Amino acid sequence: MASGQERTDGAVKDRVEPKNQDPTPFNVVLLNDDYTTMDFVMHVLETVFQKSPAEGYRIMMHVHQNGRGIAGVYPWEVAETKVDTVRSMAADAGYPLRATIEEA
Ligand code: TYC
Repeated sequence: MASGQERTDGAVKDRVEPKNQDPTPFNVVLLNDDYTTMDFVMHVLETVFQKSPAEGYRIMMHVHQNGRGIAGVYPWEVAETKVDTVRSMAADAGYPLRATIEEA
């Protein structure tokens, strides 16, 4: 059997199919504003993006000083869910924190 070809007897499947390839990565980008507290942004980074307190502080300060910054890199559906979670947490807390998705 030629290399890369699938067998039909079900014994061995040595070809990696497209569905098994890594999905396209997307950046979840946090945007700065004047009203969301630094503590809240760090809380979001720790709970939604699984950052350590030190990394959460670093990313929060980067966004604060540069206007925007990458909170994490995920497949599309995961990135969408993260952004929805950030928006709902911000709305519940009464902060204008914004998050967007960009192709990585
Ligand atoms: N600029 C905000 C402040 O001074 C802090 C902040 C950081 C807000 C990051 C949003 O994505 C953000 N309180």
